[in-house]
Amino acid sequence: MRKKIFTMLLLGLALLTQLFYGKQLFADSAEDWQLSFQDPATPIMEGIINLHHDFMFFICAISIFVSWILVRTLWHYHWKKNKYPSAMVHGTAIEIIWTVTPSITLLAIAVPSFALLYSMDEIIAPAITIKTVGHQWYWSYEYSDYTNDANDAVMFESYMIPEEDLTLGQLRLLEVDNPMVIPVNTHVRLIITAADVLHSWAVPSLGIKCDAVPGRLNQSSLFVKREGIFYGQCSEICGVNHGFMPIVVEAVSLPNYISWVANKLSE
Ligand SMILES: *[C@@H]1O[C@H](CO)[C@@H](O)[C@H](O)[C@H]1NC(C)=O
Ligand SMILES: [Cu+2]
Repeated sequence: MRKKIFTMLLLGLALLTQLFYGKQLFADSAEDWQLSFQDPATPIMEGIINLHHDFMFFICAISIFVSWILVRTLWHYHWKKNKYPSAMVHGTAIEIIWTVTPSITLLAIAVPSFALLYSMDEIIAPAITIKTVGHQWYWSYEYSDYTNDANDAVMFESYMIPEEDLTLGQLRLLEVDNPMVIPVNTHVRLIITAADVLHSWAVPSLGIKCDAVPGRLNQSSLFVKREGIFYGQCSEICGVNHGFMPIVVEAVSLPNYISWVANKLSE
């Protein structure tokens, strides 16, 4: 009997594992009823998710503690139970405790938070620089590292594919005609700006959200660890078609990237 239960348990566990880890699928775009993050593809996004989990510990501990104190106070100090209130007005020990404990807690969340924030500003010897320009209402990309014989750089526009032109399996309001292509495991520098009004270039799986400001250059760095197609959206309200200028980043192997660049140059 016991052996049977054990076997059943093992089988169930195997089934669950298969369900959750069996298919090597990543969520690089929003999913129905999604509550948490999309899957990370850069060290920065991994850092953001870990920081979130770190904070969650403090959030849970503090919420439980505060609720417990509140319920206990309401229960024990109800006027029916506690007819004659205490005349105590201060207590040095408890005041020191409720000052020092929050200070230490704040410090414990500030240190990893600032470490991550400043690591985002770090640009590590980029191999490629891509200029991203926000327009009403599409993105355009310039790869000025490469030029052809006519001295033209790789430069193209990236428009959303309208609903009526979608093919089966394509994502509504997220697919574009010309995605931004980058090689994996390469340090990329992004220069982000806008041509008309404020836009924001944001891709959740890559951990990037960078304001695009007309007349200014914003800088961000990118290091994608796995091949894939990453979806994002303009994240600064920029006019009527703000919701129709998605971002697609295609991370490919270095040889594929090189042939893509060669193709773009000969266009
Ligand atoms: C981009 O530029 C704007 C304005 O100059 C600034 O407020 C913002 O913090 C910059 N960086 C990012 C990551 O958006
Ligand atoms: Cu917008």
